[in-house]
Amino acid sequence: MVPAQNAVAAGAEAMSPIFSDNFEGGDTSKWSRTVGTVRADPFAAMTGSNFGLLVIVNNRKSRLLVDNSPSGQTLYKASFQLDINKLNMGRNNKFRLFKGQKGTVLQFFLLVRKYNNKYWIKAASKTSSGKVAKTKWAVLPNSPVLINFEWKASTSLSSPNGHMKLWKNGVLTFAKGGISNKGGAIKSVKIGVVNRIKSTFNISGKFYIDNFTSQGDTISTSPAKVVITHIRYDGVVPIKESDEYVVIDNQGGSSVNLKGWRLYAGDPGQNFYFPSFDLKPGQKCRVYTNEVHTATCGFSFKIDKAIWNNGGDCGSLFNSGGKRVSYYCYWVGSEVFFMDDFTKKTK
Ligand SMILES: [Ca+2]
Ligand SMILES: [Ca+2]
Ligand SMILES: [Ca+2]
Repeated sequence: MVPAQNAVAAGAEAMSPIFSDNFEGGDTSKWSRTVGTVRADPFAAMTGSNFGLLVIVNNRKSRLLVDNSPSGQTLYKASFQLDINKLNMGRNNKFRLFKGQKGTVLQFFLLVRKYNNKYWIKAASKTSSGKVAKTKWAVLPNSPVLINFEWKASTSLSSPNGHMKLWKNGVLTFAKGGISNKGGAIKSVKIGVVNRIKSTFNISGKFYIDNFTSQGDTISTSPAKVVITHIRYDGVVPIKESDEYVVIDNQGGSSVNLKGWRLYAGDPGQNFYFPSFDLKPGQKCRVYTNEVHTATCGFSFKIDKAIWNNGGDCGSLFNSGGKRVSYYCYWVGSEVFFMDDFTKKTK
């Protein structure tokens, strides 16, 4: 029986593309940073393509590409082709080929070694106790190989359900579960020779990488989308209707500061200029005609008369750039409301 802490959850989890480069652009400009002797080169091209990544090892320094686009992935998967067979390595010499970090904190790495005249690869993950969990060594074929690597952070310290999986040419080679790495998340990855080579090792020559792709579980959040969703045009307060109000709602996935935004009640002088205020995703605020209610953000036109015509009127919301982002009209007789983009919506 497999101990529970070593089990890896079965089933595919939903993932979204993060970054890819097949190097066919002939350079490394898609990457966040290029360090040392790495470049797109025809000699490194794989599977009938024109360019791949050439890594030239001529001293102990690290040489690598950096991708800073993962936005804190607790599940991260990378895929790339590797041809390491032209690299000279002494017996049992090793180097780190790939690593993932959260800020400057190492989360995982792939290690390559030469042993018994063959090249080998293994995966490693930092754990919450400061130790490193590793898979066994997997022997690499003496031809280009497709590597897939998946890393998952654990959901808590008491449930060590983080894992690593390593595939060679599409075949799952190692799956190591039982990893407690709570708090881990991937914000940047490096590929190439990602650390300085140990002084006792003799490693020189070149190797090739192509068709890098990555996926993660954290989809980048949608931008803020602030719209007028309701106008309470008929106040209870007689004549002045100070209790009229407009509801604005952030229906997007990000916060937005409303400083410089303007709500217009359809007639000259009927403007409300928003103060600095972070409207969070899903948050609704009211803008009263002449009352202040802090529970609903406390916004008020401070106009001493009714501004929303009971027969029909239009509200417009402008962002800080002066662009109208929401338009809401009502005609009471027809009970038809005109919403954003002038689409009709029956009340
Ligand atoms: Ca290519
Ligand atoms: Ca008005
Ligand atoms: Ca009114």
